[in-house]
Amino acid sequence: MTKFAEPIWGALPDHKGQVEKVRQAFIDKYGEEPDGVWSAPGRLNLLGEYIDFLGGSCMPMPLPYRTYVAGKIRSDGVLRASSLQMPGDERTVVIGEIKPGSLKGWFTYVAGVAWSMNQEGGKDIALPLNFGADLVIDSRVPVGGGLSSSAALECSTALALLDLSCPLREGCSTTEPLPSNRGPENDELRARLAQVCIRAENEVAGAHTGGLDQTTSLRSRPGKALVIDFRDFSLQPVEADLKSAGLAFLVINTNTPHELSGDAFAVRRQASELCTQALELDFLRNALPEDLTCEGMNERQAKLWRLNLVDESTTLALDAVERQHGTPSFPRGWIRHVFHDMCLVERATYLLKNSQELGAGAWTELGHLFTESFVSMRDELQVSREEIDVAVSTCIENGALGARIVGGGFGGAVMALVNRNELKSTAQAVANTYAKKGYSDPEFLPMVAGFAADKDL
Ligand code: GAF
Repeated sequence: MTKFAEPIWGALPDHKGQVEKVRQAFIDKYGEEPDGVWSAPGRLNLLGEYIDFLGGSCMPMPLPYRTYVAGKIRSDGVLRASSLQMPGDERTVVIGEIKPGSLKGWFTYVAGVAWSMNQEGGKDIALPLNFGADLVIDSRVPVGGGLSSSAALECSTALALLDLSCPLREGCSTTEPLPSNRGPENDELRARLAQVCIRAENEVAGAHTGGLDQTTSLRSRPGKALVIDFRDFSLQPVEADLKSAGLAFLVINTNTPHELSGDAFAVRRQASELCTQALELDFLRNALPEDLTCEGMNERQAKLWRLNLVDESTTLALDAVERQHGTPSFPRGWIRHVFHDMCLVERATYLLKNSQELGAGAWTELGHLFTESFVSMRDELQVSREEIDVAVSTCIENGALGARIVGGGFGGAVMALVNRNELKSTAQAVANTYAKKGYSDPEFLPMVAGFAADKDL
């Protein structure tokens, strides 16, 4: 007999309510108003995994789920922070004494940003001497869900520290728009701030991740997906008008652990970087032709062309490694995956940009690209797990156009492209299957595109 399970739906956060909540939490803790509240989103990566650090293009979308930081300036060089998700775990550090390796847990991401701002920020980002801050943090980004909760924490902290330090910073005017101002004129500053956050994550938190999450969190355009070319971090916003197409994203937090600061992520990154070096390239992306859109080809032709190209490029890369270092000690599939995903993102960009002319076929093919990417992550890159595989296959068996794991893998979130009117029934099917198999309950997260990090108050 089929076991029936009520799907657990998360609620879309009420942004204003969240800002007020963290402001009030700050007042409750410190007995005074914060100087401001800042927030930054997590991201749903539609396509392109493990390729940001290789100069590939990725296609993320900002989530409506954000991390909120209420803060007040101090002038004694001390950084003090607490999080509503970590009651009783208040942390304090002297900013000038922060060192990689000296911190533990969630606070690494907060203090790491302060450290990194001082390492490479330049005058308009480095924190003034004696600058300190009190922070209260509240996050609505599911932690460990592959939805970039770390970047949301880093980026909201970075904006908060940047604005809070303005009164102590030479040439910074608190009457002009603050440094965090979200106009396109500030994109260059935000791009630098993203680099600061990436460095904090790599060097202080010890997670050897690329720049996908921080770039999305700081530089997204409201309501849009982004295509980011990681050779130069240039971006183009793209419209993913699912609603007009009668479609929606079903986002499932499988509540299985996803952790990137261990070795599994780093060894895959190192393997592909070894190929880049062996081919004497700046970016592994440059081993492929410049144009990967397969414009004018139908789905079948594009797929055949892609698979051929991926095989040839993988052979070239592994032969180059072999000549220099002997037989590669990593699986061929790790490299096949990265070439494959590089191709998929550029085909998907072409489909989205031309969805009007291409009609329903564009969406059908997009769904197939999602699933192709998933199969590659499962079989080639080997970063899936049973619960993820089951969520993906259940979505597809129940009519989804495509489904895939999101982010670095090993656990976390799954997304599916589904007909709008089948959103609930697909969620029900996944909840039932999980209950039958005795897995932890999944959570279904309503999805609309969010907006970049911002000052909210
Ligand atoms: C994580 C990393 F932080 C990103 O840089 C990216 O590599 C992603 O995994 C995989 O695509 O989110």
